[in-house]
Amino acid sequence: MIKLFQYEPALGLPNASPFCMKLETYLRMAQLPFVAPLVTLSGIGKAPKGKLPYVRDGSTVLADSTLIIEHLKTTYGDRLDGWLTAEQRAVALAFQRLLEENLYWAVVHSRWEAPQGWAVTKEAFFGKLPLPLKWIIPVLARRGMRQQLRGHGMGRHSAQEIQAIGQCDIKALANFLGQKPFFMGDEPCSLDATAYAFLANLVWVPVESSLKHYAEQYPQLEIYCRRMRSRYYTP
Ligand SMILES: N[C@@H](CCC(=O)N[C@@H](CS)C(=O)NCC(=O)O)C(=O)O
Repeated sequence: MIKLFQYEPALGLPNASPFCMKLETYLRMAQLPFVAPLVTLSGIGKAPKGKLPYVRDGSTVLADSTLIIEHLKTTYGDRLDGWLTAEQRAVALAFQRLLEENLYWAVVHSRWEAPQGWAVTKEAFFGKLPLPLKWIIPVLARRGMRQQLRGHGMGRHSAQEIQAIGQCDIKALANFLGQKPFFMGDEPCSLDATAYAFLANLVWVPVESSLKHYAEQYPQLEIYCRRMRSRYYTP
């Protein structure tokens, strides 16, 4: 049985980490049975690359949601993407990278840097810690996220510039999705695991960022999230 190590549910979502939610969504979409033992903050130390999610599949331990999905496709068959043409695969990969490597960092900024977002993040992720950890860990975690934001480059921009960058991504996603039921057409594919996880982490969290409000101008994004939730997360 596949063991998925991810954060506990937060911010009203199955996972406040879009990468964890992406992998869980992929497993659900591909109908691969899994168990998901909860990982506490201290348990992240066991993650092979210091980040979640990671999986144990038999004797194999693997980190990184994309590398894990590649492993799952190789081991259990490519259950979602077989129908895509080479051109569609190229477009899907480009949107996946847009979500994971660019828009993600704008969302990180809205949660960890912007004052309202940080108040929500701090309470959701660290609110249950005992004192004095409740005072110390959030400060250290925020410092670490700020370093990552600067290392990526997004954190070197002003808040206004980051909003503009994120808005371009959201507009591209909304225009490409249009009125289609799924990102690549009438059928879902693995890009939808990423798109759902990242969009739900934008439009359904109580972080009132300008990115979230911008996304609300495109109702198809929220309708899409509801479609994915009812198809894959309804018992
Ligand atoms: N490329 C990785 C990214 C995973 C990632 O960034 N996970 C974040 C949560 S969204 C994390 O665990 N961060 C902990 C840290 O940076 O200390 C993947 O696809 O799994």
